[in-house]
Amino acid sequence: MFYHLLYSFHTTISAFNVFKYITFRTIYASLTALLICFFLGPWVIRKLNSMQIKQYIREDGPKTHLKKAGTPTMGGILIVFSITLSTLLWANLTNYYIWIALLVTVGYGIIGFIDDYFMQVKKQSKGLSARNKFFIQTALAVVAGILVYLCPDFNTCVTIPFFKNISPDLGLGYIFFAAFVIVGTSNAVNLTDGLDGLAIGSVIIAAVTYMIFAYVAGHVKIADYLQINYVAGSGEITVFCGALAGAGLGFLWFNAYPAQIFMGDVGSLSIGSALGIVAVITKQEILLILVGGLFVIETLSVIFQVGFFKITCGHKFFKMAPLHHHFELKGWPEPKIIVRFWIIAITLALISISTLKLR
Ligand code: 57M
Repeated sequence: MFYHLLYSFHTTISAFNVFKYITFRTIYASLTALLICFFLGPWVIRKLNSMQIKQYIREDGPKTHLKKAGTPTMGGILIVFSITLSTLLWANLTNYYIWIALLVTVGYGIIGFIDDYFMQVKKQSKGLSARNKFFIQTALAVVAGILVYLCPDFNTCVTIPFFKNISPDLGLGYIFFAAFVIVGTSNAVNLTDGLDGLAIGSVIIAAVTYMIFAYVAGHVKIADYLQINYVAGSGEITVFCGALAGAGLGFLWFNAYPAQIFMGDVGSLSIGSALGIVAVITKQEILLILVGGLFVIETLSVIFQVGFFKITCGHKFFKMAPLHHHFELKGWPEPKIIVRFWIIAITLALISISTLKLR
């Protein structure tokens, strides 16, 4: 909005020229989202508390979690609100990728909200059934895949990290590939959201990484110099990544150990899907396995645990899956697990950024 309102006056007030720059708008999108979370956070916590929207803690989990009972949840509403408002304020709203990214984030937020609503407000033991949830998630992701596919300058080639000459063209199949990336990331982030600040911290790290990739992919000269897939218009997604990172930081203020609020499915599904659609738009889809390596490890730990359990007729490989529970049951203090997992996420992010040169 600021871009449209203020940049048009740049011939009269030369200072307004600054609104043209993606870098400037990204920084202020981050700060705006952060401040929205920061200032609305205490009010949201009070509101959720007064509405009795409090986390139920499963008794079969690590016993250290029992003291978390009553922590307000569904704080993801604040994350989605601040990402959306900040993006609307700072992005170029004639850019179609911005609208697709917002559609996916808000859409997944609504799916998560419905799930949380049944459990937290209606106090039902289950929200949406796993099958219904997966179906709606897939349908929305396919719609996003079609919208991206229909974008005039978007190509359906997949970037393979480390190999600049291999870029298979999936054609129409790209729609389903994109949908798979979005659904997979959204659920992987959801699985990771089991310790204070773990998921949001790792999402911030991934969002900052993709901020770099979005800028590079949308800049014709830099993309050409680095020989990466150029996607005209994708540079604007840098602003969205900034809003995502800023909202994440603002939420982390309250979600840091010991958490005053949890994000709920409304948060985990939406920010996970946001990362997925960003990976698709920037044409760094496969790289998400590395950028979001922590989410992949957490998901694989669940798949492995379930598989091992079935093959060995009841033996467990991990003390409990996802992996963060395993370390909790080994006696590691929660903050230590969180910080060590963040360190892994940062390491993977740095390796991911190095793929701009290692190819
Ligand atoms: C949601 N939700 C957290 C909070 C958060 C297939 C199976 C592996 C699925 C998995 C599962 O249900 N995962 C998805 C994980 C829950 O957090 C809420 O959920 C939202 C995210 N959707 O925002 O609202 C609990 O996590 C803790 N938490 C924090 N701090 C935070 O900032 O401490 C969350 C956010 C909260 C709180 O305690 O209540 C969750 O873990 O349930 N299921 C599991 O993860 C379960 N694992 C399991 O059953 N493993 C089995 C098999 C199936 C692999 C095994 O290892 O044998 C465990 N989860 C819990 N207890 N809570 C096991 C028992």
